[in-house]
Amino acid sequence: MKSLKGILFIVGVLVFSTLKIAHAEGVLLIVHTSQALAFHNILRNVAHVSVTPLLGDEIFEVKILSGNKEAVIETLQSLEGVTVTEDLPLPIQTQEIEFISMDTPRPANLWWQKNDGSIKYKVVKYNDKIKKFDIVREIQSVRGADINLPLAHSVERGDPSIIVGVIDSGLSLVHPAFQNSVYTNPFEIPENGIDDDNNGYVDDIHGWNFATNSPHVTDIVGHGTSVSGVIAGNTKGFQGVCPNCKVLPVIIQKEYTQESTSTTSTYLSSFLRAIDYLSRQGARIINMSFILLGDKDKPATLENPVTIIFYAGLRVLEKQGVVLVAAAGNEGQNGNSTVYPAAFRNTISVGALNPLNTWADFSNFGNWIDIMAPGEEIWTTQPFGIINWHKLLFDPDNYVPGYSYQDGTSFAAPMVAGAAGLLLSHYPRMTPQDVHATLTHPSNTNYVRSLGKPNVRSLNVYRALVNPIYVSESF
Ligand SMILES: [Ca+2]
Ligand SMILES: [Ca+2]
Repeated sequence: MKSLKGILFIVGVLVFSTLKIAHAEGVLLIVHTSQALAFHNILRNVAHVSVTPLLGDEIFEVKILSGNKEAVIETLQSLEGVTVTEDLPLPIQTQEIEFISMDTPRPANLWWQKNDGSIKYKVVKYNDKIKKFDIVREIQSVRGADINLPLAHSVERGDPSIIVGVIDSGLSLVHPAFQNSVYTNPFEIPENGIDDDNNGYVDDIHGWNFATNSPHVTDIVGHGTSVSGVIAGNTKGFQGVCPNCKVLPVIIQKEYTQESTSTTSTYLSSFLRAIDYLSRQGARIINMSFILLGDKDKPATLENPVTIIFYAGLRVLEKQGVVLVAAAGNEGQNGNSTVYPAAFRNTISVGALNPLNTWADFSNFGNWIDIMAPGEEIWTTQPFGIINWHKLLFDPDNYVPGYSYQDGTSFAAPMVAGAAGLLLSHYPRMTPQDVHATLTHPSNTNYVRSLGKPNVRSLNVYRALVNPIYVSESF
């Protein structure tokens, strides 16, 4: 069911003007300690360092001002319960995105919200000879392959106090669907060059760009806007899962900004700062439609200290009561292979369902996936409604926001994030564990044709909303 025309894949890295990167100076280490430990006193004998808390009381940034880096690392590694890594690049990957132009004559189809079985599902194959997609066959979609959203909205449409943090490519701030659903910092005066709310971020009105250390979160790629629309889009003709919730965009990847000077994706410290920011601004849910790639020397496994500290960061957030949702990834990988952050125990990992009520062929699958949600042909918001893509990328103000179909687990995860938003709106005292249990409980979810793959059930927002399950100790 790929589009036949007007497809544009954006994979490249955008490199633009100059911006001094503060990161280059001095060696930065990121240290996680599972127990309160005055390690900086111990380091005093080894080197001249400065220690700054980065996240909670467990993760610190250690800057080596003078002294031997190896000696510092060795000393830290010798301490029990301590993990240390240099502040390395953190290669992460969102999925390439399918743009379908607005003049493509296709009616909006919100099968993912409610599927009456009337839509035809086109199976297409790329024909290399004519450089087009051929329709191989058409199949009727399956009634009930949806998230049962309209009925859920008769119970709950979200509370504006519920904020969903979106770590992605930013947001189209001019899109009508977000005029009422983008988080606005009430204590910050825009564009006055002053950090009015004294949170460490100057003029952070609608989120923060941790790649450039600036308040510019305008989406020049599209991915973040499409993800955010699924969560909380709210305008005539298009409602996301939790239309009265707020989305709070943060950017951590330099590829997603015009101010990039580096091909380096992001740093571990940027991610940790971003989740700390989201939590401090009051996000109750964080959506992560990306996967950790690791690098060729060190894959993103649980042996890699970068992965370990990434996980430790998410654990801090979980303890603060933040619901973590992650896309399962689009490699179509089978079985045992795990991808992070989806495969971490404390994230709700989301695989992609298609309108035939079975696994989308690109979706990773495995027993580590908690739930499925629609992820193929997802009609949602996007920043670009006109066609001069090349020009648009260099001139993000010159566009008309619109809608398009998107494929990927990237768009399944935000359905679960939005559902978590409805739950927390309706049951404000739910813990992340309660939300996880409620959304994934067999009686609250839909049967999926598993076709030999692990039999994971799919999101049914209405069922979850009317059947809360509490697994945590009460407050
Ligand atoms: Ca501020
Ligand atoms: Ca200000």
